[in-house]
Amino acid sequence: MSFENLHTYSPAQYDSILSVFTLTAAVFAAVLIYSLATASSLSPRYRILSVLTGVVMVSATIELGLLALQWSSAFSFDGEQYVRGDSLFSNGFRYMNWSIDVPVLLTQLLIVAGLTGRVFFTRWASFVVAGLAMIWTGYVGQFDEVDGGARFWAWGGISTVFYLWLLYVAYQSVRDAKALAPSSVTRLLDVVWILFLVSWTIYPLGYLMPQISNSSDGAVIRSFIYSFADISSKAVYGVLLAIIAQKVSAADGYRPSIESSFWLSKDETKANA
Ligand code: RET
Repeated sequence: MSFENLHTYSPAQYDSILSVFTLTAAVFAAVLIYSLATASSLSPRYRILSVLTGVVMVSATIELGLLALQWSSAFSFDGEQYVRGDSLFSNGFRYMNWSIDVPVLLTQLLIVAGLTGRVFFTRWASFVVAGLAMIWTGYVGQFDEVDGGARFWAWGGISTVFYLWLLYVAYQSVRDAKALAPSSVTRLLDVVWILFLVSWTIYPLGYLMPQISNSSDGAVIRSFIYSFADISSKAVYGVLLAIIAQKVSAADGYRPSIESSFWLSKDETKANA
């Protein structure tokens, strides 16, 4: 059971959680439109990136929408505070959403890195195996988050081993990307790496939250950190990868990328015109 169910919430706490769910769903819906509408500014080689961002956004919008509905049906107002009703709130949905989004986000990294053929396939296979193993072992562990005993820590530990493997493969891929990319995007690739490292590493903090603060404030903080991590690792990341892909498309001489971009520097535009 998720530890959110153990507590009662003031109207402010209850509303903050509901608002952050709906805000996050709205951000994803917005990025969905943005991504599909700007797909034609990427050369055909990179256009699949926009589609994949669309896939992530649809699944994440649905997930956050469902979490919001579940939150509002799990608690009801007793005149003073929000107390638990007949149904439970569960973070399990998140793990199911990650099962779709994590492999897709990692595939996007390989596409932007410009990898192809065998290398692409071996990296991709490592990502999918490590990503799903990380999520599903964590899923098993979170069922014990309330008692926080040996099983919680053991599954969390196993999950972390898969996470470290995944990070290593991601690091290799960013390094390869920098070697292959035009110089106009090497700094942005460093930003991708930092964004990736920070936003992904926030998720385990959400896992640990019941042990850090088993309280209604802890539940509010958990919803905030998950949303911050979600918006950074899916939405900001998706937009950033599309900017990089547009710059690379422009450097390759793809005209629609050059003509439609307001963030290409003058030099980039002139060099390619
Ligand atoms: C778990 C369990 C505890 C240990 C670790 C975890 C890592 C989770 C991560 C999730 C990333 C999710 C993303 C979702 C985007 O849609 C499973 C919480 C290390 C890194 C990026």
